Amino acid sequence: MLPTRHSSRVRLAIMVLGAVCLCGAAKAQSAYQPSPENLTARREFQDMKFGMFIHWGVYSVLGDGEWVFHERHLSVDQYNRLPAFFDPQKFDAHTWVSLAKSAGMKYITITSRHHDGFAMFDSQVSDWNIVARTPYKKDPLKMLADECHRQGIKLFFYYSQLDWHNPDYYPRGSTNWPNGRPDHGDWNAYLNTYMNGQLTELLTHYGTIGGIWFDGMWDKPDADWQLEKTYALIHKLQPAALIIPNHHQTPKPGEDVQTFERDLPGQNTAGFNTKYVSAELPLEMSDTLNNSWGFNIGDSHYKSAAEVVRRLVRAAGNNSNLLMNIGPYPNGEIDPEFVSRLDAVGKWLSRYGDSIYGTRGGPIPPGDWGVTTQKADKVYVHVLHWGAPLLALSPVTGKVTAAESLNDGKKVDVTQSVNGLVIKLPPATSDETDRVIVLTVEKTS
Ligand code: JFZ
Repeated sequence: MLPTRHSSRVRLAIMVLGAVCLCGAAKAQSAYQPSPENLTARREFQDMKFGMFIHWGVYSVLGDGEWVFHERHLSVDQYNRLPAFFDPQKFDAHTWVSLAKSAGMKYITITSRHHDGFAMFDSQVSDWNIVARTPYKKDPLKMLADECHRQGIKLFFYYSQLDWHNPDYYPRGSTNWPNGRPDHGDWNAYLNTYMNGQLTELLTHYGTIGGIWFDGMWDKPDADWQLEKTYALIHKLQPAALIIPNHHQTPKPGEDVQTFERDLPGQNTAGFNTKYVSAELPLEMSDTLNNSWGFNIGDSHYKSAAEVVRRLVRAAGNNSNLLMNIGPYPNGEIDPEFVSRLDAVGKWLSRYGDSIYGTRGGPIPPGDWGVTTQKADKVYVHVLHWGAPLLALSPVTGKVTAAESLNDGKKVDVTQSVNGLVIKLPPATSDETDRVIVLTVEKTS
């Protein structure tokens, strides 16, 4: 029948296309040979599991998110008035880094500049920066970098490739609005002098950094971003620095981590993530503690600490890190609603951290019931959503020689057969967000 023949042909075409895409991605990655220190940094990145994302800039003054320049269609001249109001006298690097630490976070990723192009660091490339334009006159990223080094927290810099302010960001992209910039500009100068110049500053003035988290390429998907040049520059300046692009596409040569925005790897509820999940690169997902990235005075949709824990657990079970965002106040303080939640997550991690840090996604596929993580001879069964006393799971390789509850160390009954595992779950306690059962699995080599 015609319709069937037709659809099978379509199916074949899709399969061929898919295969070409996958080969393309694999080939593209194989053309880049990460250095040994880069490979070590990737493993360490995966071990860290939990990071703090910080969106902070002159936009924070208006308390209306980091897109306010665009949302209100302000002109460049109008937006230029904003830095004069940014004076974060209450900013204290020690307080921020200590908060990340007590939340159990192992790294911080902070906006060094967002789409407004405003450098939150001391930049010689342009005076559109915090030292030159604000009454504060200091470089908070330097203070943060020094404090991170002191406290053993890795620091990554978010860097927007999209720029709503620089005239050389031309031709402009999909988020363009008439804001007073001229209708000409030098794209090569934007990339090579401005962007690569600032990246050089970020990679040379702040000691060892974790890497660069890129965002905004999606504004001009067809432009020649000369990525290989920028990526090579970063890897030359700091070979271990990881390049983490939020471009929502299959990884390209030179990239070290695949990151997903507000979605678990492979999911696309946000509508802009790719379903392709790298089997080779470390994975990360970013999310917000309320519904905003930059400080938003009208957003009180805070996730509970339990919800944050569950997202972290689901990320880990999907072999991914979680990068959880907060948007500090323009005065440098962090909203107590964020602080109390992060402290509570830290409390949970101080008890259950073994089942998260240093793990990889476990041998049992994630499901609505929960996920598994693994480390050495342990498989951690995280029961997130299961009301019945018995939990049946698919088989694992190797003999389960012991099983206990991570909460109280009590022995748990597990029966193992060719069909899989049946775990007799301890009853959930009222304050428990995740019942973690630790299985010891004898390797069969
Ligand atoms: C981007 C930024 O625009 C946002 O402000 C924030 O920094 C976040 C972490 O990253 O968010 C995006 C990126 C891409 C799209 C939408 C939001 N997109 O392609 O539609």
